[in-house]
Amino acid sequence: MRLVNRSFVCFVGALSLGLIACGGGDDDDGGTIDPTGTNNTFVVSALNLPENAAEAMMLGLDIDGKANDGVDNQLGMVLGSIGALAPDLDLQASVDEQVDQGSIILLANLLAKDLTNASGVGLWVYLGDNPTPAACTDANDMVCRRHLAGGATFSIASGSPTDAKLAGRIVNGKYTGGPGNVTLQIALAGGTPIDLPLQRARAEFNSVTAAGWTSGKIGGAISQADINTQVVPAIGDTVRTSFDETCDVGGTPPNCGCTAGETGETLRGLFDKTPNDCTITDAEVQAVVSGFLTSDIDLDGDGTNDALSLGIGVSAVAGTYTPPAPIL
Ligand SMILES: [Ca+2]
Ligand SMILES: [Ca+2]
Ligand SMILES: [Ca+2]
Repeated sequence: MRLVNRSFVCFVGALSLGLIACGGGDDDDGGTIDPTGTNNTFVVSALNLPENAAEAMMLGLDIDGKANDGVDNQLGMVLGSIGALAPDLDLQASVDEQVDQGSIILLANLLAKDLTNASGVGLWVYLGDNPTPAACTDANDMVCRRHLAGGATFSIASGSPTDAKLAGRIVNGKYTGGPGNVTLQIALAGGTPIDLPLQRARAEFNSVTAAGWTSGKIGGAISQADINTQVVPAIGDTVRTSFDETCDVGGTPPNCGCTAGETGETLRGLFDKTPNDCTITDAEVQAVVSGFLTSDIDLDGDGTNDALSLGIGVSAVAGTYTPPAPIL
């Protein structure tokens, strides 16, 4: 049991060490967008991971629309269990730090005729760059967030998707959008960000004004194929880098030259099994993490679940940038 818990923590820790979201993909039946609206530009000021089962429910959305099934947030439930299993692994603090310091900058644009009541509202999400003012005063700034005060300007990061949108509506200040496709981008510790497409994505933002919103959520389904081809190799890279720091890769089993009590020794015990050869393969990583990632969504409707649902909290403040011409 201890082994299970530790590998579970390892997986989620790796996954969540930098969660950023960005756009990418098409919409489907989320309605049409009225191009006569005006741009209302925002920057995400907080991303909230579920920290327990109740929050996973609160931050989840009904992704599959199945009768009597309600909110879907399978991966959120996994994230929400971390607090109980590993109180010293504060995933939320890690995400907060990246938002505060501007290493995660997410821009949102609501194309709408009105922010109180409107149909045909389009939501685009971009990756941001070049905050003015800069996020932190200097290296001694422990608060930062200077770019999240409501008056900052940004540019759209090169490589940011520009075609991700959710069509929706605003009723009494509440934006509801989707389904559509939005890509979450996750940056593993020290690794390149990987794209994680959310299918059937939905978003809800409460009490939207030109100044932003303080309560909202976004969610969707991550296909098992994307988990296998995007997430597992990235976790593998992170694990291998860490393993290499205190063990001899390709060394002599069973110890592999691992320094006692260091992370590498733990990773060896978790992952280097088949074969036990002092190297950790993607297949060995897959064997461990797949036990925690049980699909709960049937994207292709063949009766077998093939994707994991995820919902997280998102709030935003006003931020100035020039959105690209909307791709409707
Ligand atoms: Ca559901
Ligand atoms: Ca091995
Ligand atoms: Ca299926």
